Amino acid sequence: ATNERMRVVDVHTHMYTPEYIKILQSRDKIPLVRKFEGSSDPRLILLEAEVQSLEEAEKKKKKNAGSPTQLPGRPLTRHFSSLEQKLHFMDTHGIDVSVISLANPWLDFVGASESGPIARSINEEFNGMCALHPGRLFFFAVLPLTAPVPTVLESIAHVSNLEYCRGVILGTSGLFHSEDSSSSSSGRGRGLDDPDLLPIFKAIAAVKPPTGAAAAEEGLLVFVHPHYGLPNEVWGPRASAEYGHVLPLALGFPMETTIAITRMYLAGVFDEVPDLRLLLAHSGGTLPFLAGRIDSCVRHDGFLQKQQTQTQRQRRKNIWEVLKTQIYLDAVIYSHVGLKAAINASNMDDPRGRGVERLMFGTDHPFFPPLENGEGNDTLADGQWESVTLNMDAVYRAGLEDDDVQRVLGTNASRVMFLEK
Ligand code: 5CU
Repeated sequence: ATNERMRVVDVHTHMYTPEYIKILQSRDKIPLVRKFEGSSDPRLILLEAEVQSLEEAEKKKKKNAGSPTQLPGRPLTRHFSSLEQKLHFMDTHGIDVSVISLANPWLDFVGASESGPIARSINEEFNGMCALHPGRLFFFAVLPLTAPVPTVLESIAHVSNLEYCRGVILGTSGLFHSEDSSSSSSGRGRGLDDPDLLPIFKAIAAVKPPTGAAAAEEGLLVFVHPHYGLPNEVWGPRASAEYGHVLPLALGFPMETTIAITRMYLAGVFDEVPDLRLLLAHSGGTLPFLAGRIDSCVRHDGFLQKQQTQTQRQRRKNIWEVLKTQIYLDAVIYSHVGLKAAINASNMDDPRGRGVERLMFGTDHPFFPPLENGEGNDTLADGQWESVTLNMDAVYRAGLEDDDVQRVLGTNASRVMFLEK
């Protein structure tokens, strides 16, 4: 197959709006943006695993001791916030349509009273950007999860009326309860299995499709994306100084997603909200590979079985059924080996299954830019990105018929999110 006639939709592509970057610049805890000697771009520091190098660089800066040995985080290039750059990237890689989303950690760190208005203005900013390029850009909205539930519901109502909104992006934290903040050192929410999220999931699943769309399914698609990974101790004492971001990004992110979705599954969220549809980042973390084990552990857990009522047991879908009916996976896995597992995850019990109809191409732009001497730079980032080529090649090497290649590259996303505007 060649991609000459293929229509390509990128469902995993992020931006930080100028307003959001200003917030990051004003902060003294992660996530934040800081300037350091030795880097022409300011640094974007997002992850817990980057705190040690941030502290060392800050110490050096205070002592006026020159450039830090290890620059913390990643360069905040114009790729993170420039719409022009997003379109340039799309054109360079033959991407026809992008469904853009705010990158992690969204509004997880914003105070309860501010997050509602900030979500509103960021979502309007995204809608405005999409309106400048009708048909080429759509977006996943951000929700103010640190605010009380009624504010989150208002936000869902607001974004469901924005012309270019096609879903919402959610981290794995879930709602942040004010009564938790003093006891929880991480300040994180209670996760996606929090019963208080049910009205929110129900509201998301009930949003009507855009007028005129030939919709098979209602509801906004929920793009679930990781940020927190696993606790730093898991990576061992050498990680921060020697292994860069590899462990948190390659392993922490996918495990976080896998755990979050398994918790939702165990809590019965998919039974309770059967119309809820999720798009999981990074091909579902390790969910396609581990679904059999999850299923077996559920079948063999006496405690779980005793604890559930007869009705809950009867109603519970097995994890394969959930994968086949309520979960879509992005194709951001960088290898045809993982991609085939992602396709097979929803072919279970049916060798002619249509798992290939549940996968959607993505790039993760502006993360994973090409590097030169260990650093990204704007000039290099203007060209072809190897991270994109790897994801594109994975689709072509998965042994699919041309029609199915086209499905993964664009048709699935267009069908599910009504992108034919
Ligand atoms: O490089 C990274 O840290 C990231 C990140 O934070 N978010 C993401 O989507 N991809 C890579």
